[in-house]
Amino acid sequence: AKEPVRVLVTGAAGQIGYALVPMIARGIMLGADQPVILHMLDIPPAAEALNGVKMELVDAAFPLLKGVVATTDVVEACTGVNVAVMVGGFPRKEGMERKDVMSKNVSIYKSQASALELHAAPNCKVLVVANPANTNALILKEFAPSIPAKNITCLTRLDHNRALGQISERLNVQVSVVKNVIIWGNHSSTQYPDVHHATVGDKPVRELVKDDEWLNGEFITTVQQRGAAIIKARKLSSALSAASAACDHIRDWVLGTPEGTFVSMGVCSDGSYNVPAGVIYSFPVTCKNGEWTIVQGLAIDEFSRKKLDLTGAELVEEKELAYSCLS
Ligand code: NAX
Repeated sequence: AKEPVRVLVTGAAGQIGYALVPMIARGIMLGADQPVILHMLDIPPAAEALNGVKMELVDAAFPLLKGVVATTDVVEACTGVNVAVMVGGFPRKEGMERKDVMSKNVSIYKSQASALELHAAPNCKVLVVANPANTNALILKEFAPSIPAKNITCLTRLDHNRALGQISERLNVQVSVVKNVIIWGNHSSTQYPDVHHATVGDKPVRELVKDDEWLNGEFITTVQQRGAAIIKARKLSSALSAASAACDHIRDWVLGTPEGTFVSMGVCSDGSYNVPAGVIYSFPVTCKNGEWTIVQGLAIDEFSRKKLDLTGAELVEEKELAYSCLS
């Protein structure tokens, strides 16, 4: 039998955490033959609720779940983890300035970076979900310099999956036959959902949709604004779809992407596609042997170029804002 993999979920008493931990314990993230030990971290005001989640995990009697650590101690939570899914963070509350939210999250991600660096298993893979996801991941990378930069990523797979969903609805085809959409840039409303290279079967999506006005307009804004639409409908932000996307992200990263398929991941930019280097930017990637590689050589037209640049500029600005919170 395989050795258990230790998976950390921070913010585990929250909404996404509640949807995510049973998926991990059922093998959806790492495979149906992979035992797991869950490490769940939250803050002291949520300790009782966190313990309730632990009780439910016990009650669910998951065969793959070999242990649960539920704690408010960051060091205990990070010790020996092979995968870290960072969902905990400080939410934006009404009337709060962007800088205030940034400042709270910068300090959380700075201290959690140090704990991971000192106590996680070597080669730990990190996925940041909490917003501002790209910039939280950047701070984590900067303050955990001994963790390889390629091990630190952020979630844009939810946006990617939303784009697949919109194309599937529009063409009235199964979502499983739609592939190779791309989310470029920031997990924010400047993200660019791009279908120039997307296909259904062996046909380009653009040829099938035959409506550039929709693809260049409403499709993009629907994906960009989907989070807000869910909040309006549910009075709560996306949780099951976010949890599912986090599982997709880690599964593809660890187990590999299918031949000919790429997915979107927020990764440290090396300047590919003339994107600013050093920020955490969402790119199309393929994964093999536990490593992602940015898909190279895709044609970028003038329309796309502007959108790649706009979201890149926002990430540079967020980086500056984050640094101004540090000093
Ligand atoms: P919740 O407020 O339900 O849960 C967050 C949890 O984090 C709470 O239990 C809180 O106590 C905990 N927490 C706060 N500070 C912490 C710290 N320092 N260490 C550990 N835990 C801490 O939010 P939820 O709906 O679960 O969303 C979590 C995060 O995901 C938010 O930042 C949200 O904006 C972000 N999202 C990101 C998405 C993405 O695609 N990247 C999509 C969904 C989601 O909006």
